[in-house]
Amino acid sequence: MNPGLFIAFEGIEGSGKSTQQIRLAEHLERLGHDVVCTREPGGTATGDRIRAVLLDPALAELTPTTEMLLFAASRAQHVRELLRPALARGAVVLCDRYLHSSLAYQAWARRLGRDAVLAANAPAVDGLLPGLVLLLDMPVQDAFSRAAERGRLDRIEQAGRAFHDAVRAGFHAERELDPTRFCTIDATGSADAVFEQVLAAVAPRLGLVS
Ligand code: Z5A
Repeated sequence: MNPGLFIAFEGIEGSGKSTQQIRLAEHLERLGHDVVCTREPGGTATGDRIRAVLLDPALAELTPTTEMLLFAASRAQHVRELLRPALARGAVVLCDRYLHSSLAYQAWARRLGRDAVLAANAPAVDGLLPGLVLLLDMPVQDAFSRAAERGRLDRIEQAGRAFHDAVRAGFHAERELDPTRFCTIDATGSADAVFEQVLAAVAPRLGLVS
């Protein structure tokens, strides 16, 4: 059996990850691929319960360490219940956020540090890293104006502009540390223009003819 391909969509809030994930899934399914679309936090029933706690605006007292451990707990369940079985049967797994979100948000923006976040996540990911990280990159202000159209903000969205600038810088730092895993996508253009770049990044990994 072919090993599957694990692709993570990363980037700041409102950068178009979900939009591009859906487009890519539809495209690959039309070509006959077995595609699994999932997200973090969440992706399993247990993960969805953890997600509800993490994003609840009423839980303002959640500490950065608690937050980091809850993201890792959701990931531990996700890896074992969904990601590894899907990859083992040869599926293309498209995941909206994974470990690099914990590095950008908790290690860099919440300032817990890479060592702490990697240590907390080691048993969760159990060695499973994406073959490709698509970093949808754009200025925070532009992404916020897209997201603002959706109304009420969750707990992490409420963290403010400086926090989200630090998240973007965190993603850039992670890309410098692991350049072959990352592919930067200019997320400022139209959804069609962004999808062209996504497809160009994915095509060689799946042997697609463009
Ligand atoms: N988090 C963390 O801290 N640590 C972790 O380890 C993990 C996550 C895994 C999850 O929130 C939160 O958890 C997130 C990070 C943190 N918090 N923040 N901030 P989520 O899953 O609810 O939300 P999100 O991942 O941040 O995604 P999002 O808000 O849904 O944004 P998106 O998926 O990147 O964008 P979108 O939904 O595709 O598009 C946003 C809007 O823009 C929408 O109206 C689209 O129609 C529109 N759009 C999309 N593309 C375009 C283009 N190209 N042009 C114009 N308009 C567009």
